This record gives sequence, structure tokens and C-alpha cells, in this order.
Amino acid sequence: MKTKTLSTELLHKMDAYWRAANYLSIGQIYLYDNPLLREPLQLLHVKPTLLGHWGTTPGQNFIYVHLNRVIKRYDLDMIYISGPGHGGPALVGNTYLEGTYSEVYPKITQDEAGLKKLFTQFSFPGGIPSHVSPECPGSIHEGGELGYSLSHAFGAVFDNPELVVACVIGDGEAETGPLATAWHSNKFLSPITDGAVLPILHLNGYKIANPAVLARITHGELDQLLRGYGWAPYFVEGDEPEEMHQLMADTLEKAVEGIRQIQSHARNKNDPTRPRWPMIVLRSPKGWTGPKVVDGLQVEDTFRAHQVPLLVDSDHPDHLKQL
Ligand SMILES: Cc1ncc(C[n+]2csc(CCOP(=O)(O)OP(=O)(O)O)c2C)c(N)n1
Repeated sequence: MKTKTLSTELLHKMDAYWRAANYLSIGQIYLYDNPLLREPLQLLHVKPTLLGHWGTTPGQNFIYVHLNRVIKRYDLDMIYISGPGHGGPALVGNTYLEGTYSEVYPKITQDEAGLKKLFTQFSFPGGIPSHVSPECPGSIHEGGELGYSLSHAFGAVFDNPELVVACVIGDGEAETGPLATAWHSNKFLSPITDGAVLPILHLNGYKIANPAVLARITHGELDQLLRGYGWAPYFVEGDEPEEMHQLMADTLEKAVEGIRQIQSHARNKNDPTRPRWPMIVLRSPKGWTGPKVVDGLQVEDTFRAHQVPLLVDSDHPDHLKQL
């Protein structure tokens, strides 16, 4: 039997990291005070105006912790570009967990007082935008206007042979003209003198209030479409966290090793032939791990998870309990 890529211990640590990032994201969207829930949650701890996008966020947090593992394992020079950059809490939360956020913004300390500031400033007057924005450490891609993530990813790796860009593409974003044409950028990439782009198509099924087309065509059609664009797609599909962690870890190893093989062949043999670069299709529920049902309606894995899944105010006392 094949040994699993993640030991039980590492899997549990990565899952804990993912849950911590999810907590930080929810905290940014909802909490004004009581950031560690040391006392029972009350309405006065919750922001009066709820803004932000939960739906895309757990998937992006999941991707982020898995990328960090391969960065360490393979000593990669890798950056992350978030196409669905409206999931700002994910990137802010992860840079805070890593410590970078506090290095750049010393007032946002890694303790309870800093956590309160981190939560309060999100999408708040005088604070930070709800989308990934220039003030997010390391940001080269503004998350507001969908469509340019893949072009920016390619722009970053041209003439930058050691860089790998992991580029998360929303299935809604994938329907924009700029993104739909950007798949072809692999035609302009030299495996010898340029770096590599690893697209991660995030099929969480919806774009605001509608289903996303790429999540509705058959597996075979999607596979053929992406192959037609010149990619070698690997699929990671499911909703059970332990299985998904193993599958994602396995798949990322295949993708990184694939990139390394392509580059070492091209560079050692001086062979500029266009290879079929690996990419990942991640099919996970929108609003994964969030509330499954609110007011009798399914929320997780539906369009209802796109922004704020719970309307925590005095008109919705049950939502406060669910939060
Ligand atoms: C060019 C452009 N058109 C429309 C929007 C409005 N918009 C914001 S989020 C969103 C849905 C995005 O869906 P997807 O890329 O699948 O991300 P996710 O479902 O993960 O939130 C849309 C259409 C936008 N931000 N930019």
C-alpha cells in the first residue's frame, strides 16, 4: 500500500492551521470585540455593518496552507495570486498567522489586543478594504476586478526562471473575457528562461447568485477543455477535510515535481519545446465548514454562502447563536 503523503501528525497540524485561518477570516467579517470569545458572544461584540466574502475564503485558506507545505518541502520561490481577491480575509488572515502582517504593521500585534485591531479594521472606515489590496503584505494583484489573475501570474514569471506562481482562479472569474483568453499564455512561456505558473481553478460552483458554467459541465468536458488549452489538469474534489488534505498534498507534489521535471529537461537539453504544464482543479463547497443551514435554507455549497452567511443583528437572534 502506498504511504500517505501527510503523516497523521502533519495532517492534524495543517488542519489546525486551516481552521485558525478560517477563524481569523470569520473574525474579520463579524467581530468588533471579544476576539478570542473569552466571554459569551453578544450583539455588541459584532460589527454593526457586515461586509466581506466568506464563500471563497475557506477554499483559499485550504490552498494557502498546502502551498506553504510544498514551499518548505521543495524550498520553492513561490508567490500566491488570488483571482477571487474579494476573499481578502483569507490573505490578511494568513499573513497575520505567519507573522508578516505584524512585521509590516507593528500595531497589529500577535496577541489579543492586536487581534481585536485586525478584526476591527477589516472593511471599516479608516481601516483596510475587504478585497486583497496594495496594503496587504506582498500584494501585486488587486482583488476587486475579476479577470486578470492569470495574466498577472504570467507577467510575474516571464524572465524570472526560479519563480513559481500559484494562481487561484475563481470559476466565476474564469467566465470573464480576460481570464478565458489568459489560459493561452502558456504559449508564450519558455521552460528555459521563464518561471512556471500553477493555475488552481477553484470550482466552488457559484458566482454571487448564479451557478458557474465550468462547475456545471461534465468532468470529461472540463478535462478536455483544459487539455485543449495545453494544460495537464489534476482534480482534487470533495468536502471531507481529512481526505481532501491527503488528496491536495498528493496532487501538489505531483504538480511541483511535474514542473521541476519539465524545467530540468528543458534546461539540461536546451529544449524549448512547449510542454504540457500541470494545473489543479479544486472542487470544494462554497462556504466550506461554515453554517450548513440558516433559517431552514441550505447555505454551505450554495450561492447563499457568497458573502455573509449569517445576518447577525437584533432581528436575527438565532444567527448570533449560530455564529
Ligand atoms: C470584472 C468583474 N465583474 C464582476 C464583478 C462582481 N463580482 C464580485 S465577486 C463575483 C463572483 C466571483 O465568483 P468566483 O470567481 O467564482 O469567486 P468565488 O465564488 O470563489 O467567490 C463577481 C461577479 C467583479 N468583481 N469584477
